[in-house]
Amino acid sequence: MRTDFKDMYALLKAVDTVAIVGHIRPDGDSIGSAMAIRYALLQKGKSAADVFFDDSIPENFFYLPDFEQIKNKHYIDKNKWRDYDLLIIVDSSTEDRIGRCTELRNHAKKVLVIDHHQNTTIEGDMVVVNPNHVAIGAMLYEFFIETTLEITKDIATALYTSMATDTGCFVQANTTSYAHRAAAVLIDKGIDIETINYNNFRLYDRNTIPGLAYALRNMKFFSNGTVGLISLPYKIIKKLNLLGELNQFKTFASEASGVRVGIIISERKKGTFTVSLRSHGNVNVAKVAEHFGGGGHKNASGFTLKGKYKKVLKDILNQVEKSLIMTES
Ligand SMILES: [Mn+2]
Repeated sequence: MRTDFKDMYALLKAVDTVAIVGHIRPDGDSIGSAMAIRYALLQKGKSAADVFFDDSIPENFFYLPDFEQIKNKHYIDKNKWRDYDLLIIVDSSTEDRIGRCTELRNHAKKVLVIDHHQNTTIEGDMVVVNPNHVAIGAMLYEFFIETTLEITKDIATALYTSMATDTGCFVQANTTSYAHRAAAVLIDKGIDIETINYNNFRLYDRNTIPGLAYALRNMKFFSNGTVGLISLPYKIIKKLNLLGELNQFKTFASEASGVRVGIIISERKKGTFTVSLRSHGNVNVAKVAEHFGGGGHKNASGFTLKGKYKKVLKDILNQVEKSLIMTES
């Protein structure tokens, strides 16, 4: 663990044009933390603080100021990379997580990595990692406080988004007292807490309701009811047009009584399965994801597998059962 906030501050002070990049299938942490950095840099008078994601951006983050300025995959399809003094990579433990944005390395003089994953291998001229923080937003909050940078309402909105989404609105086992204290300070900056939490945790796009109904109706249980499974086959995803909305389904598999690990498998392309795992308490699903070449956190992780569904499911259940046995011993 290294948290060289002084060096990071000096680096940020010395540059003028910055590109900020988060991971594919962007979540509230990578979007919120990238935008918080953007707001802070522009507030300090930097001439560019461009935020990139090689993906679409979920619409529920519309309330973030400059939301429409985020450069998504459609922008990347059409435009050439420009040069920057600094590339900042947030919330991405491996290089493949940033998709085509890896190309920005060839257009930046220096690279700063800010991450909170347990096994970060992504490289940079400066790597600031602290797995004790619930979210990049919590790390940045500490950075702002330590360096006495002003936390504006916009920055507070972005940092709160980041922490709330990486803790399931301060519900999951990773939630810390530090995150609660930081959230309290951010709320006092006048952020619109209802808009943030309603859009991230309560609101469903009406078009996803049939998909949700399918997911719940077809939910399955294994290992004496300790493992919950939601599977969305390719034909259902296509028929119900669910691709952009799958993030919202992630928690349901782990929210039935008795379930300690929830699995959601979505077949985004025929024969390619995106797997998300959610666990309660001490069950470590990061280890399961790592076994399959993915990553994440103790209670929330993900990976991708190719093959026949039956075999894929069997392999996943095997590893998940191992993680449950490991927790007991
Ligand atoms: Mn995160």
